[in-house]
Amino acid sequence: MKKKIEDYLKEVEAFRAEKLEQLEQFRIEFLSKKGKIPALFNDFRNVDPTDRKEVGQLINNLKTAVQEKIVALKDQLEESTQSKGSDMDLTLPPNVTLGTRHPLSIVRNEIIEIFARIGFSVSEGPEIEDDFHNFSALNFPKDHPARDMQDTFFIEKDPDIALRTHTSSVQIRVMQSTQPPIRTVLPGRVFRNEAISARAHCIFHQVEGLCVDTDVSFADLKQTLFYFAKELFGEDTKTRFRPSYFPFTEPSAEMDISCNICGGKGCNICKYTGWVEILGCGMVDPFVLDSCNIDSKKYTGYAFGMGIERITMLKYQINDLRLFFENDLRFLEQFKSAY
Ligand code: 2NM
Repeated sequence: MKKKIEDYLKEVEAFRAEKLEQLEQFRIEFLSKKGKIPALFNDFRNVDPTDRKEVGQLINNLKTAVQEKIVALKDQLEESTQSKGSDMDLTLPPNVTLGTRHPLSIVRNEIIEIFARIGFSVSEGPEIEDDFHNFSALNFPKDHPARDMQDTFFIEKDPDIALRTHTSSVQIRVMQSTQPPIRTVLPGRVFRNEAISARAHCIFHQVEGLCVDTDVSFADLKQTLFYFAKELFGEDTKTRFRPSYFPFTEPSAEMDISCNICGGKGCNICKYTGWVEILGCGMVDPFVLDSCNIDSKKYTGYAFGMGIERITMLKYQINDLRLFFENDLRFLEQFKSAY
């Protein structure tokens, strides 16, 4: 028996492992219930009583040796697998695919940036609005078609609450909470109950703008929007104003830019007119200022609003608005931008 224990001890001392699996095999061989050491303890019952003290000690020494061997080899193996990591070339660029910004976000950020350069701040507000902010304060008559279920998404059972149909509702909130001077742009998602097509969607995006101060005139409005059109579409862009109508502005106008696709020669985007509409604008109706407790005898203001989808389609020559909402990577990956 002593010989057997000595042989085991030699075996343990000589043992080497290259893999954790081999070490585990070694542990099972000696320490598991049916392993060599429990077997020795089993045979121990038959040992002559005079030898018991010595043999018992030898078995215990062997057990300790096995345990220490396992701990030592385990440390060694784990260390060497970790140091294998140094094979990695840390100078290589990271192998990750970067996402791209959505074209609507690129254009929205660019619009905000252009107005920021001439002193406009950015304001945001709620997408769920009450009748006052979305319609009444903006001078929409009670029987205006926009107030109809057909055009506006109302919250069920409460005709006072709806999804905002324009970000003008945020302009009302800004004017209620701030006395002039006000110069701000208002980007956001808006909702209209429309059938989805290549040109319309029930969810779309706007940037509106508002400037209120003493002596703000239509000339200020025109010059600001001239600057904006040239910054966004290029120095050669021409602009023209056509009279229009909105409940919240008087006078009101729409601004066209020279068609950036055919350069004004005529194509199917500009319907052979050489011009494309990009926004609506006007002088804020004194009724709207007074609704927000801004003194319309002391202050005047201009406002404008544009659809980001429409501007993006013109800028990138995209012919179907549904592409913006489909998340097709073949479409989205074509847009790389600093914004
Ligand atoms: C547009 C066109 C023209 C506009 C006006 C106002 C407010 F609140 F100041 F009266 N907010 N937005 C406005 C004016 C919006 O979008 C086509």
